[in-house]
Amino acid sequence: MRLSLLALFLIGNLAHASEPLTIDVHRDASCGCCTAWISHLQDNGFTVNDHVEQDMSAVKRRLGVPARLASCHTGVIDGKFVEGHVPAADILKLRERADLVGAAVPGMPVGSPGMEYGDRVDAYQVIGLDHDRQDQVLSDYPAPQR
Ligand SMILES: [Cu+2]
Repeated sequence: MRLSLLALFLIGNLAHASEPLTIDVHRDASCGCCTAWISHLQDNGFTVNDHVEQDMSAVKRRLGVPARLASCHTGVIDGKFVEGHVPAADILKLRERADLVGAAVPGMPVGSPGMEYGDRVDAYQVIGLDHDRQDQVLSDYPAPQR
């Protein structure tokens, strides 16, 4: 009896650990920083369904990404949008936030995941969008002190 309960517990834990984190990513064919961001997600345990698109502005309109939050690629997880170079940790945060319909790193700040170029690291924020279409700061990544 004791053994079988332990076995059930272990199986339950394994099932949870292997719970798939699947994200759809829409991008332009020639977007190098987009594929670098996809690698960042894969390194952090995400399964990525990669979609090469002809018209990214149409994709962003369809997914409800406001123009002020726009970047290069657009991901979708649990029906929420993930716009631009959002760190994997913030995608996990977004999944826990029932008040948010999406998250974005507007523009393409140097030093964000997939935008690593040399030593330069810009300050940036991850912005969540709530049901009233208002911005909420999800994370703040200050520039490193030199
Ligand atoms: Cu980019």
